[in-house]
Amino acid sequence: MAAATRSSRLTFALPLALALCFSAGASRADFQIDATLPEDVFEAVKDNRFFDTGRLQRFSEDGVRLIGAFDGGADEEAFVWSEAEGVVLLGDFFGGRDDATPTDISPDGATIIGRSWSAGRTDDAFIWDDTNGFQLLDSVPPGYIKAIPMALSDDGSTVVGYLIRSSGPPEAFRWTAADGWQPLGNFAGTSATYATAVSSDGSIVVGYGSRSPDREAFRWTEAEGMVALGDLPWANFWSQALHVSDSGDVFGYGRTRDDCEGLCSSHVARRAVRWPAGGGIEDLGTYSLYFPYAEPTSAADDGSVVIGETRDGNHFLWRRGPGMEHFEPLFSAESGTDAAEWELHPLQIVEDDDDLAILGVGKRLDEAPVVWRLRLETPPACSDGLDNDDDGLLDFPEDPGCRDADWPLEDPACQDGEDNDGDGGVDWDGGGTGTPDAQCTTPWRNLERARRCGLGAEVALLVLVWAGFDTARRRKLARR
Ligand SMILES: [Ca+2]
Ligand SMILES: [Ca+2]
Ligand SMILES: [Ca+2]
Ligand SMILES: [Ca+2]
Repeated sequence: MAAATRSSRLTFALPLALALCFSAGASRADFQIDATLPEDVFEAVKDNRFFDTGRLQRFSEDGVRLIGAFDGGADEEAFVWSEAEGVVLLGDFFGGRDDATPTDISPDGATIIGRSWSAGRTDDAFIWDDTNGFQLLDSVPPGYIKAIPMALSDDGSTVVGYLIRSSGPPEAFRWTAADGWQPLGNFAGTSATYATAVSSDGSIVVGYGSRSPDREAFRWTEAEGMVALGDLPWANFWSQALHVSDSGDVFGYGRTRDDCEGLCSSHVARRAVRWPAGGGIEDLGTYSLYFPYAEPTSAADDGSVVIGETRDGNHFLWRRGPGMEHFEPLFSAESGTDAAEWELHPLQIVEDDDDLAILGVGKRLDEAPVVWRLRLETPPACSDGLDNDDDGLLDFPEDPGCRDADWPLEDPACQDGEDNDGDGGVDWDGGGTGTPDAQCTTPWRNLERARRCGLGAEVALLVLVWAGFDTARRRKLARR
């Protein structure tokens, strides 16, 4: 028995040692089921049908609470669900056939905002929490008759949405407990404006303005007011901002004309876009020439990941660096199931330790609906879309420190501008001014001195593993 154990340790140890020395790649993502979901909750949250935005049916950041609304036919009831508490109905202002729809939930799940309305009455913005229950957010200012709240900042300080006037077009607003309502006006010939999202600290508001027949995305800050963000090249404007990262990158969609690189007849395409904080517009592309529709549903706070829908019922995943990809094949690969067997609803990007994860609800074949989570591995430095070492060169193949796209460093020892081993030689190229280091046979080598990692390291590891095993064996024998 002992001999068999020893043999299995040896066969395991050698590949492990080699892997440690040569840095084998890891899997890209990690799939798990977080909870089973009641069928009626799944039915209520799978369909984002209330507003033309991606901010409904959200999880708290920890994935514990999920908001949605039951459509009872005569009325609509807002709820929050968690596995521990089940369904908690949020209520409404008047009971009976009044409706309530939640629109956002704080990262800790403690606060929910939304709208409550009934026939013959105006909408009221509500705020709900465990302690105070269902409350009016605030009375609307003079000249307005109702407020539609769309998003709550992560710090809980700021609500954004739009105000409806007694006469005249809707107007985007920002609301804080300290300063009350702040109508945000309009821009560049727009009549109506709508705020759809807000940064974590409440300082950046995004949305869109309309001027018949067009629509254009905006970014608002106290310093600059509303700034029009533009659209992809085409005759008319139809862009909408849906998410804003804390750095000011805005995500949404724009409209352009697409000919599928000559493979289809020209048609109008709705494309997911990024408006970088520094200006301009970036088409996030498409994973297939034939899906001319991609609309973001959620973006990471740091702007590095976006998920969204495509018109064929599939989804896209965009990551800074790797770019646009088809989500379903990734889901299939990581879940070990066929995404085609799922009714799959990715809802949200959340933080997951040092990585990011996609949270969604779904139902596979006749199984019970579940809450699923796909943790995304942070991309290696050589394919993360960032100039990690500030040398003006980005990722593989641009940065010479990158051996390939999976390489973990842009500034290995032989490309970091320093004489790491004090032998007078710097890097593979002399670091621009000095003498090259003789041991830097490639720029991506992470050692300026002679390599000691080789068979020696594996042998050392084997000895350690063997020693550990041998000690355990001797302890076991001693106990007899
Ligand atoms: Ca990089
Ligand atoms: Ca670089
Ligand atoms: Ca160096
Ligand atoms: Ca050196």
